[in-house]
Amino acid sequence: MLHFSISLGVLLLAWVYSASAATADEWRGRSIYQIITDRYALPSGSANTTCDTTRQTFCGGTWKGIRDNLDYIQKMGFTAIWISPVNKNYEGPRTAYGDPYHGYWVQDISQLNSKFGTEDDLNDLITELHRRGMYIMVDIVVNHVMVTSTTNPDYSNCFFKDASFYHPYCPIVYGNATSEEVCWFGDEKVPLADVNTSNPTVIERYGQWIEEFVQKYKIDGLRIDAAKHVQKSFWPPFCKKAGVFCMGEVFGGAEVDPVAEWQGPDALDSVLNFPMYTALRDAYTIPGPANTTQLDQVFAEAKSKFHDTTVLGNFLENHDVPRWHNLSVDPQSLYNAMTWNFMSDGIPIVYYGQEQSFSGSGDPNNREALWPSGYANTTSYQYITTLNQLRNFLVNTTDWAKQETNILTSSPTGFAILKGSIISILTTIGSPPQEGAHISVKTPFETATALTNVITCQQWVVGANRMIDAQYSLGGVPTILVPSDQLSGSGLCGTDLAEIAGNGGKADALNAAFVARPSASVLSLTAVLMAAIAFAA
Ligand code: ABC
Ligand code: CA
Repeated sequence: MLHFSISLGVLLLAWVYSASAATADEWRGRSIYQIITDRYALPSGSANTTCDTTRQTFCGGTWKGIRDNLDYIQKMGFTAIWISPVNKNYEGPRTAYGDPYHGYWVQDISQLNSKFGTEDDLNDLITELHRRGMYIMVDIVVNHVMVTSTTNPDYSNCFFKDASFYHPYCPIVYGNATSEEVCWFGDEKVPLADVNTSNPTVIERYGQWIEEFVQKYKIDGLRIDAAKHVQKSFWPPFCKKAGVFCMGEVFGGAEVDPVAEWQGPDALDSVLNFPMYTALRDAYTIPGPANTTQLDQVFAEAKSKFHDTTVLGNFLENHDVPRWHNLSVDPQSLYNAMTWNFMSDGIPIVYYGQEQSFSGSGDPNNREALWPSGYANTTSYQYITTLNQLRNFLVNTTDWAKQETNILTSSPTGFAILKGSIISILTTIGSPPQEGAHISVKTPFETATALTNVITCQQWVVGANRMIDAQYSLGGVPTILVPSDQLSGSGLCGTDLAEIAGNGGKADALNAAFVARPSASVLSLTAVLMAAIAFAA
């Protein structure tokens, strides 16, 4: 009996440890659902309200709301969530930009934001995530604090209360690295005072704080707000103290260098993949610039310049950029681009509401409440479920997540990419059928190898000279080809679901990730558009 409880104790300890100190290596195989806490879910029992995004004020979502609605996320196959900053914000009168419903107007990181719930509520959410084998990523803001004046700022409610802990006011001049680092983010209407992150006392107190904060709430990873606005050398010791995966927000465009320099041993574990976002947007949105050349370039540059592309945060939407469907009317443009993010290097991140085809423009219209959607089981929801199901299967049974992606074919019509033994053929043409449009791909497989397109469950056979050919006479749908003999255990296309043993706390998430797809016709709406399958043999 004693022996039993000791081993149980050791097991529990091992589990608690593994669930509360996740490294880049452990995050690589995860997929993340990004949540604006105020907008994801109302706590159960509260009256259903409407949420007018233009008012820029609280709509009522809480940590408890998230906890009560985790099934929706887990059944879509996600194995982690990223939530809004949890620390205490400005609580004064309404500003020209409304109230801090987004959580980024932090004042005191030593306290929690009572607008999102109690300490118990946050603990309950994280405990429940870990019970399901899921990770929590918390957004943190250390670059600045919110004040009401640039000339006479009052720091009495802030973590650092003395003006000597801040840089003197100057407005940021973008493109000038020093200015981006030491000047104030925000503007005269909502000034965000720049913390002097070179001050040794600041460095020490931030270090102590993050160490305690991560341990106290058993946080698995951090999303670091405005990372490029803090000197690079601040991050390695800070993230070492945190002891968990650090993904920084380095807002950029298609240029790889200015973003890539923020990943690596002298900077952060990971950054959000703004260059790939920009390249996918410019290649796939309809109507859009149809710039496939830029995507080729960004892909090649990313490979040579990023420290590790396999842990970058891949996204097509977030709370700062317009929703995909604000830029692109065609649902197939989203499915093709999204497949790129899931089936190439990096950690896929889906911004809440993307699965409901929300279409808000930039901030604040891209922060819609999710509850009016009724959390419906949409075509996009099902498509994401399939992507997660396949990716989770590959991650859990092979070293797929570490394998390097290569482009097999690129043309204005689209791309074929290969990661491990999975070929994704991703067209830019959109829904309308195009007679004669096709993508021919030289595969690494022998002639006559059987492949399964996991989107339609149709069988393909590799033709002469190892070639396959995707044809779009019925419209531009994505194709994901898996060697048929490797599908067994995935639960996809009629195969059995493997029992995953010995995964400790991970088991629940795996099971959910492996929830069988409701039917083979995953894209019921688009089934009629399914591309003709070429049997080149
Ligand atoms: C408020 C109001 C808005 C109003 C705005 C002026 O003020 O709510 O309605 O329009 C939070 C809130 C916001 C709020 C701000 C300021 O605080 O969420 O609603 O806006 O009060 C992070 C977060 C973001 C958060 C903060 C601040 C930072 O994700 O949600 O905002 O804690 C910069 C920062 C980046 C920041 C982003 C919003 O702004 O670097 O950290 N995001 C250029 C610059 C970038 C810049 C970007 C957007 O513009 O280089 O540094 O990001 O302003 C490419 C170029 C890029 C270029 C892009 C636009 O184009 O290569 O360099 O980026 O081609
Ligand atoms: Ca700064």
